[in-house]
Amino acid sequence: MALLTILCYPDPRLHTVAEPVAQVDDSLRTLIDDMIETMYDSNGVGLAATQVNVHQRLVVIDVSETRDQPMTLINPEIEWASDESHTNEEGCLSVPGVYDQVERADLIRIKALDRNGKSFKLEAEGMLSVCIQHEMDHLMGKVFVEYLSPLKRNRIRTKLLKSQRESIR
Ligand code: GNR
Ligand code: NI
Repeated sequence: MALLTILCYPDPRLHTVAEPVAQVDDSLRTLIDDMIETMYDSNGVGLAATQVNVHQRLVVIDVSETRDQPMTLINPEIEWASDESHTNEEGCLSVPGVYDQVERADLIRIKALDRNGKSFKLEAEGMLSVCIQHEMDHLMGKVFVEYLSPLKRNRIRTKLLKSQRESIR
């Protein structure tokens, strides 16, 4: 097992569009296990491969209280999303210390492959629904701050660039 480095906004690599996973094999499962370990180590509820600079359609999620129910989504596709939506406070491991409101569909139905390459469908609501939509945005190269106003986004960019410069020294 190994901890992976999480890219930090405004790193341009966070805007890379991921390619579909071609083969679910042992090397992919090693990456999945490292992503799960990294997600738990950072106290995140989800992690997209994009955030660890791997540009493949792969996501890990655990919204359980007990942090022992990791879920893997490979090549996830949204089959249906409700017209009803709500705003929720979101954060992101790639945008440390920033939390803001984002509007998301309430209910989604998705299709994906599990870690054994088996196809499954899932209907999600609540935190799981929000998290899946947030992670699937990462796979499209989109970070949640892109839903905020340009003014807020620029303030966030400046603040994070400054803290990254200070932490290197
Ligand atoms: O840990 C996370 N918490 C969170 C809270 C509200 C909405 C989305 C998230 S996902 C985030 C982890 C992360 O950055 N995943 O990409
Ligand atoms: Ni995120």
